[in-house]
Amino acid sequence: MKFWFGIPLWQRVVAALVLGVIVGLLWGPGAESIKFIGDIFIAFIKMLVVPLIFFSLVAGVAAIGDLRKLGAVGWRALLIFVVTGQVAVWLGLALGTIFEPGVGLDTSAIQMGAVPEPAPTSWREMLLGMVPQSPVQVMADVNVLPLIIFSMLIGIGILMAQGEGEPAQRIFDSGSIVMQKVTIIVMELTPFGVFALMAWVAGTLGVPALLALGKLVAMNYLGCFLIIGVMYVAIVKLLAKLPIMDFFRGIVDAIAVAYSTASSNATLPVTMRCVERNLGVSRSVTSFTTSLGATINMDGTAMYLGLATLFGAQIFGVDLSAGDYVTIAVLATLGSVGAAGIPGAGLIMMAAVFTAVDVPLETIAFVAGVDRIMDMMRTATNVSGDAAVAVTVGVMTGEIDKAEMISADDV
Ligand code: DAS
Repeated sequence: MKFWFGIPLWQRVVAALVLGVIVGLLWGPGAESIKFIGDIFIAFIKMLVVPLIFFSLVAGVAAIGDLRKLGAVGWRALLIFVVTGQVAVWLGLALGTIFEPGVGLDTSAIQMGAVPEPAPTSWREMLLGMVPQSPVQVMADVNVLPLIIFSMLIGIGILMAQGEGEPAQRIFDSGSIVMQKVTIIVMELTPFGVFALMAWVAGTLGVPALLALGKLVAMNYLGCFLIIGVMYVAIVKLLAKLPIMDFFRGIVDAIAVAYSTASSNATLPVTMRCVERNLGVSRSVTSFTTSLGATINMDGTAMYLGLATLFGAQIFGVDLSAGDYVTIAVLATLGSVGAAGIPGAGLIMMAAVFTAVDVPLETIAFVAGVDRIMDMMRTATNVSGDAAVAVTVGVMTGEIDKAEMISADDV
């Protein structure tokens, strides 16, 4: 046991992925017989969706603090969070539409039952459906859009209650931490689930499926590189007016920790240290923007949720309308806000987004095997975004000491 847990989880997952592919290619369709192990893993993932969204989103919104005191720092940070999140989602949708990673794969061998044709709904019905008229029913049905709206309303209610809302806020803060620990327990099952699911995918669909997954991973990385290399570079250069190399030199430790842990929350102390000590941002702006960002600013995840939803629709032949694209964009943004900064958050949120646009949940089983490899890059992107917003807000509000900023020349 000590040996097993002594190996970093991501290395166990990669080993399980490779072994699963080899076993699947050798075993063939018979590998279907161990798929149930992966289904158990996916069932635990689905178990997390409702409580994780509910507690982490209420706690995240309540953490914004007194809306009136939010002031220049808070409103600027929230505005940049929203804008970058939308750009990220539509980048993911564009990559999925242009490169079509899931098109052309024959999944009839694994299609579970007929794909439900999404009932045509008018925008009026969609709006009405967003209202959480029965919160318990919404949770029971894992109806994510009204659940997210209900959670945000509870968070805003706590903000408005101020002092009287504190006991409730403590419950949700604690509940959010507990749910993150439960998620870490579930994530320990990842190597077993990945092994079984990759053996099933490789055994039933063979090399074409592996190529499709490889394309999805490549699109995930391309999307993240574009977010970092174009969007964040533009923000730091044009809004913060800082030297790009100094910025990246300053946060390289946070990027490295984010990539290896696949957890924004675990990286937060390093992110804060990099932003405050290496980039010279004041402690108050650093702590507010990076801790809030670790909870609600996850551009890499938002991009991925858009991309993965199109991937699922493509491999299972689900036609998506323009209205579905808008639904995905809204849900992927809210899903990235609702996702906690922990390993596998994107995988968990996929269940949420797919349910809303009738993309078969089998897609989760299909991509779970390679999710960790993608999650590492998504997390490095999320953390880079938190630092970019922190340094920009710091410059805009005069809460940065550029003399403190290390230069790329500093060895
Ligand atoms: N692992 C998440 C994070 O910590 C990102 C994700 O799952 O997409 O930011």
